[in-house]
Amino acid sequence: MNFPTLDVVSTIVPGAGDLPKLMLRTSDGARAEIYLHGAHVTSWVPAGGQERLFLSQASQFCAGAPIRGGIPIVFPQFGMSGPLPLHGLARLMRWEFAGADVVNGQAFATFRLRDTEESRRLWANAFLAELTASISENQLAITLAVTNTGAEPFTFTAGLHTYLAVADLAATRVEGLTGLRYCNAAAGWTDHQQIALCVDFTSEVNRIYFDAPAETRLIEPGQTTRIQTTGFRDTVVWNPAADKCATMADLKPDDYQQFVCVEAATIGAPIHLAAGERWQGTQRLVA
Ligand code: TA6
Repeated sequence: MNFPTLDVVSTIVPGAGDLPKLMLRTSDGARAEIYLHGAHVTSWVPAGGQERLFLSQASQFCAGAPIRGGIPIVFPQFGMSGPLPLHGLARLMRWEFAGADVVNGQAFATFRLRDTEESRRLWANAFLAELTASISENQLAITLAVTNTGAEPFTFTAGLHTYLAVADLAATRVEGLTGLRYCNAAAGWTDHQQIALCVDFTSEVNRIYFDAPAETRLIEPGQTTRIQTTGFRDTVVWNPAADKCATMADLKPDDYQQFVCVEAATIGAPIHLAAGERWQGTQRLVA
């Protein structure tokens, strides 16, 4: 597979399943990996740090199947909130690598996806999606941009379904969501209000927090990850716990103890784009 010769900060190599992946790195040692399949970030290591994303060792790496872990792109449909496959099409499709560069110590890589004959059979709209991953020092920023390239308006929901690696689930909590209204998908999609100061993981957690703040925090013994968002209105927190995890073929039975998903999403108020309009949302992880 011949790829253009890329500068020192980014090289494309065969990854799992022989799928091409981009290795992005900066001079201070920060690095990330992004598969062209789904423009899927599967690894992020801050400068001088450890791997901060969970990636299932049982994940599939093949066309038509989502990679389990990392940062799946959810577009144009979050969950089963419409007629498309769960979490939409973007994470199932091959994106085009559109270039990489270093600016002021930040290494960027951009990927693009346009509608195809196959995607239009499922979702009849013409679109351009762009994914930009940038790393520097202790930060990873992921921006999803969507442009309506058709003549008709369309509406979509979207998210960055981020799997944060955790070392001790029982001692892990998410802070920053107090007072918010949320839908509890683990309890019959019922509406609740977050009273407790933090979310802990003593059982399955599957909550869509509406109108979430710009920052939430994943608190573990000895480390805090700040999750900052712009352009996304909601935050989803998910951990399947043991029973649900045991039903998922691309997770080992105890994998639920290795991750917490804190997802930047827009679900409650779908995004409406007129012909030619563009939307973007960013999730920034700060180690
Ligand atoms: O974001 C939480 C969620 O919607 C859960 O309901 C669960 O389905 C999870 O996403 C994983 O979905 P996936 O299609 O990747 O197995």
